[in-house]
Amino acid sequence: MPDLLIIGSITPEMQARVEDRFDVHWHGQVDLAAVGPDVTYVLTNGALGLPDEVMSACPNLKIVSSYGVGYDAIDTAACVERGIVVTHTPDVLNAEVATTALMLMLALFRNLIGDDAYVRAGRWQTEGDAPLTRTADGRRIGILGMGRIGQEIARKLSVFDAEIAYHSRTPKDVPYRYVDDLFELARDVEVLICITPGGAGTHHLVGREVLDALGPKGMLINVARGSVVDEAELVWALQDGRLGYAGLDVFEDEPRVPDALKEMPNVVLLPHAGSATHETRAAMGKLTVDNLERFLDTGNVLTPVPECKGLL
Ligand code: NAP
Ligand code: 8YV
Repeated sequence: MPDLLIIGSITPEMQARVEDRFDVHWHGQVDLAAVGPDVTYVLTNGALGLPDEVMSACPNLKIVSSYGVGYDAIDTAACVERGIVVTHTPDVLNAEVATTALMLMLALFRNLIGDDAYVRAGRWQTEGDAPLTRTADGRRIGILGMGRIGQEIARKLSVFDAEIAYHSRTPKDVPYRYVDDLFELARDVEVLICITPGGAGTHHLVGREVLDALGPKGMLINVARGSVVDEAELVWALQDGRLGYAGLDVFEDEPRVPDALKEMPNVVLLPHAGSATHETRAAMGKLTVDNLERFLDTGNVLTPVPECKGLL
């Protein structure tokens, strides 16, 4: 059986399947220098990607199957140069990540976390009704990144009668208003939802200018990658009251989250849990292992990243 190196944790179902077809090694538990030359298959995830040490210790690597759709932690140019096929898990998580974006937005408009704390602390009984909150219906919402997940966010938002506009580098065939300048989009909307890939091309796309354009009543939701938002500027904007609210699933230095954010009542934080349900992780896990098995059986894969299509 071919040697498979696993980076990060996987579900028991994934483990049972790979152990059936591969000689499995766990990154961090094996001597990479000894086992590396035998490794032809790698299973990793979007957060851990393909560390340089693995790249150089595994000269015979043929395929990297990533348990996630975003692959900014994998140097695809280096992989293509070495003929290594990279796969990922598009589409199967669209609905879940879209729900996560809406959940953050709804929690902020309706003060879900604050009101829950109000009840638990007995304040309803002692102080009476909690202060009124703000409706999530009929809002002007901007989506940064109108790809697979962005489109699902827009679809789900229609239930809330949202007026949707979006920005990406090129317009898409969607029934929403395209704005070719991110600053203008931020100025026009009440909520900006980020759902682009991470990496150099989107690094700090949302900085001081964009945050200030959103303004004191504006809300930023980030379910993309921490690197898309300038986190220091975000903290300052919230502290100064130049930005109203933030709902964040992703951070620049995960799992570290700035203490300042943890203290703010107008911020909701999640531990990069956008796709983290049993059902969606099962679908992602299945596709991750399907790609490995397909490659083993046929030399082809189901969902290569676009950069690697030419290798197949
Ligand atoms: P996708 O289908 O490739 O869509 C990406 C969108 O971003 C496209 O509309 C693209 O349009 C746009 N974009 C790319 N670079 C841009 C730039 N520099 N400026 C403006 N727009 C840009 O990807 P997807 O499947 O929707 O996934 C998007 C990302 O979500 C993933 O890469 C990952 O980082 C993140 N994600 C997060 C979680 C989570 O747990 N929080 C889960 C899944 C995915 P153009 O190419 O025309 O610009
Ligand atoms: C995963 C994600 O949590 O798919 C992505 O891009 O960010 C999430 O679904 C991540 O890949 C870590 O496994």
